[in-house]
Amino acid sequence: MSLNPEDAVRYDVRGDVAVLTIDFPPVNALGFPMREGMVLRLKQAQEDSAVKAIVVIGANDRFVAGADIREFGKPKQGPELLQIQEMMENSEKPVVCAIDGHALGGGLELALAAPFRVAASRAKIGLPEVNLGLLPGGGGTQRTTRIAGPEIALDLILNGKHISAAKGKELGLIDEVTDGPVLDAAIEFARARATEGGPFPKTVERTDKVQNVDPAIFEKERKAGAKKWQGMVAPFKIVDCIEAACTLGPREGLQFEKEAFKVCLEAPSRAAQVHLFFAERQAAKVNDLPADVKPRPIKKVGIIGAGTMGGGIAMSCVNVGLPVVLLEVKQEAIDAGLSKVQQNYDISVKRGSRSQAQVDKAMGLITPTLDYADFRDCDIVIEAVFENMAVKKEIFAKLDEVCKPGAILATNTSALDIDEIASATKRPEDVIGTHFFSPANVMKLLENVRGSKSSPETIATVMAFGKQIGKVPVLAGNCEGFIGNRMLKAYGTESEHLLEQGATPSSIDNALKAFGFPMGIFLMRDMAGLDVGYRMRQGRIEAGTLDPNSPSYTPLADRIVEAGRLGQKTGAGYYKYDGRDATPDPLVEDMLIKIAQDKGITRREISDEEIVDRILGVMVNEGAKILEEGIAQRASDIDVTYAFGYGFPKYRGGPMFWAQQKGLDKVLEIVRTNHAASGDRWKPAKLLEERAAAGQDWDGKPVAAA
Ligand code: 3H9
Repeated sequence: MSLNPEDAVRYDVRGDVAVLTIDFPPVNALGFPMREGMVLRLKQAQEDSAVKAIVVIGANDRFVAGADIREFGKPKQGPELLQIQEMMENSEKPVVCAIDGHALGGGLELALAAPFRVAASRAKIGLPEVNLGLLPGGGGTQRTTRIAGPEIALDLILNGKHISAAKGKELGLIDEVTDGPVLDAAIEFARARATEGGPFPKTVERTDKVQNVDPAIFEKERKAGAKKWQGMVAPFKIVDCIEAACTLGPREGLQFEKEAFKVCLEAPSRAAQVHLFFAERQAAKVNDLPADVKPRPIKKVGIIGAGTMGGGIAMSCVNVGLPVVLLEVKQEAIDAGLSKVQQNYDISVKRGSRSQAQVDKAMGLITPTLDYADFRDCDIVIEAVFENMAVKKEIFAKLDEVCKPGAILATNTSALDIDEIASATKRPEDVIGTHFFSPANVMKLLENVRGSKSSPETIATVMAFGKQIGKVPVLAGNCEGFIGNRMLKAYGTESEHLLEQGATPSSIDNALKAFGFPMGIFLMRDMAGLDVGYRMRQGRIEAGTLDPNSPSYTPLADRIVEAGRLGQKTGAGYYKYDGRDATPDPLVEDMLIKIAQDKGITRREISDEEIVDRILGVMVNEGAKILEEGIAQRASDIDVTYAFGYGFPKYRGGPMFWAQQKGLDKVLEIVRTNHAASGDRWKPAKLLEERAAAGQDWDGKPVAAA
């Protein structure tokens, strides 16, 4: 990375136009050397008598990705963005920003302060700060509103949308779009403006779109967002700032935004969301791969099973143009699967998120088959049938016969042993787990599970494949439940004990909802159906691997199913239902009272705080064991797993980050208290004890410096 301001922004002159090239890898963010370089070079261009106009461009076909996120929370250094913006805004020589690649956040704000913007047609622009728990703090809320009007500004900024250059031009944010080299077009544009002469436009002083704005639009937005934004700071502040752009003068508006930005910057949700931003990128990296290992190209995908999961995986692939061979055992099953996929696409056409032509193209990429031989030229085959080891082994033996050498043989199991599945083949090095989450065409997480014999190439390939199909890949080791479901099991077990001790399904679900989960565990179970879990437990009881008479066995789920309540689909489960509307059922509480009596438990009032502490505490303790055993590569991978696969509120950063913010010593206290009261399921993880004792974070850094 270039740290020298002269290198971070280069200067050269093309005829009578100065070209300032921002070259600050990896993404030309507004870091300290770049800001200092911009001040230096703008001054140089002003003083250069041979120069009549100035073009600002980014190196490596990208403009500027926004503020340097690595600087947040650190002491301020060097000039502020505002100084650069004022220099461009007040320049007597026209300044044109030449945008290619991305102009995001502070990058777009930099460009909006210049009098003119020319963009390549492939460029994307946007103000995605909300995804980091922030608002555009470099004049973005004010200038976007003044250029495009408050409704457009609300939509763009609250949703953090990336829009095309053409859309930007339609909204007035871009002056010219070119299919050719953006630098040439910007130089020509700048020369023409210099010939016309100034004064040049100051976007912040425009008033046409902010006059007579109905204040009701802001109230409507706040009302609509109130539930969705629970626990967040930035979205509310964004609405305030856009309203301020319509009610205050330009300088007062900028000041209002600056103060609101500061509030967001200091909020714990900002730290959590920035943590997740880096965690997501980190999760894609595999620590122990030799440097020369390259992923194999994936150009064709095979999928076994056209059920909900297989169909969703197929959609994820064809959505990015990857052809899919979809196999079922019977024609009726393949017809039903394809018809479900078509239905899903029809909904997206109705909603306007996809065009009919896109859907036709996607459907055209799926080749249905009943014959395994059709997998012969697939680069990866993903098995997505029900969880039965014997069936899976039979499938993998067949794949071993028909697939080409080097094809990845992947299983979508959510719990079964990858090594045992791999043992059915003569090429265990090509076998790996690719655990998708339902609905697979929507959910971002891809938990890749390495077997003990999965080769480095196989691992690299499924990690790259995850990115190729737009997922967030995380690598897990092979154990029961891997990362996500192993922790979910601890969460479920603790919830069941809380029920016996005095909580109710709704008190637990409501406490978790108030914490920020979209849904609590019992509503989730009712939605999924209770019969599958029941059958699995009965199977284990019959096999002698589960003892229903043990004091740790929590029988409520069995009692509910045995009363004919299979969840939402039968109108009753942990709750009773009117359609999809759930209400607590006194019958379930009666069952709990009876179970507690039988077990000699005195039920008591359990507070929301205790519910959250115990559920998160037990998950974090399990997470620490997962780390200790090397099942997860890093604590932040666990956070990514939970934020992208299990609905953990992103503004809280994930369970491990939550623990760090609470203090690992405090979490250990919760673990120890419950260990004393409840025994082994709360046995403290060694890693948690070590980190808490040493005053370190999960990565072993001192807490103060974390
Ligand atoms: C802001 O602007 C606030 C202002 O309003 C306030 C002004 C006063 N800073 O994603 P990639 C790193 S808030 C530092 O894999 P891609 C990233 O960690 C900001 N580093 O590449 C990774 O590092 P590593 C608003 C950053 O090509 C490497 O770059 N802006 C930043 O798939 C490559 O990243 C945003 O929210 C940054 N701003 O996608 C935009 N951005 O190699 C955030 C990235 O060590 N960025 N890195 O893992 C993005 O959306 C994508 O990175 C981008 C490129 C689309 C630009």
